[in-house]
Amino acid sequence: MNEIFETIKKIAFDIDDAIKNHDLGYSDGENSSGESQLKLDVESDLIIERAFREVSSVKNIVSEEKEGVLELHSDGEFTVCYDPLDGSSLVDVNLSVGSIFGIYKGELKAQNLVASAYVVYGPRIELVIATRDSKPTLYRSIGGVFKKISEVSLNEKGKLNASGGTQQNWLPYHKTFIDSLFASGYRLRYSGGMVPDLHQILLKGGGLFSYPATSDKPNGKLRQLFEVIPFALVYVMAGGEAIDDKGRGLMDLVPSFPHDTSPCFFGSKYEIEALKKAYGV
Ligand code: AFP
Repeated sequence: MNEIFETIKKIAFDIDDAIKNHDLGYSDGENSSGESQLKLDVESDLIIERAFREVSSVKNIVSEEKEGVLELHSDGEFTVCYDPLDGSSLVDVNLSVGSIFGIYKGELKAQNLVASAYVVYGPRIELVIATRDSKPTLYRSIGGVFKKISEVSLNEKGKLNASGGTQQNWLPYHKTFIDSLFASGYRLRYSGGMVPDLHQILLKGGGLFSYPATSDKPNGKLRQLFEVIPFALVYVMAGGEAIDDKGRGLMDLVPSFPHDTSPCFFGSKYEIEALKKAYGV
């Protein structure tokens, strides 16, 4: 597994270089969710594929930018599911974006996630790695090398509130709940990039990130294998919780297809309890 983490560190520097120096325009293609791909989406995907071709423990890769499962080493042990450049539509306005990795052993379901990692490309590059046996660890790139900074933990209750989707399409009880958080003093923090938004809540001690079911997207927007499950491990191991709109733990998700989505809520324990009451679950 260590070899996979070291490869993710190399990938992070290569993608950061591409973001800073390469073409920001659109490619001619679409990803399997029908979204236009930036040249950077395609390039980041290729950087990751090439890197894992060199790692014999990686049996398969599954990318948000690819249709299905791609076998790399038939004798490998792990499948790495990744979103190469999440929030890439924010690159042209120079906001932070990220890469997300879920490392699975066996069938692709949350219970088989053995570790996850995400990279934030911001003023500095940061990396958080989560496994099932310790608090997630934060690394920061200093002088071209990732230095371990600290373990990360969520407080019991936070102050930040990030709720995705178009408000016009929120269900009435979701809107009532989000309004109640603001009425009790929570501050809005939402950039539209899942990685920096969840990273901010994690490092500032807590709060709530939601991407709910909406009238136009009843299963939410965020993809289970590449986005939801990897972050669920980070939040749960940091002492928080991660649930869907029925109150079920996201660490129990079993995707039927690689690109399945799920409504998702990540937060400190207090906010998740409040959400469950508001949703009646
Ligand atoms: P893009 O990759 O299309 O920029 O989408 C980013 C994202 O998947 C995720 O990073 C955000 O949390 C979410 O979409 C924002 O979606 P809304 O704009 O609907 O809130």
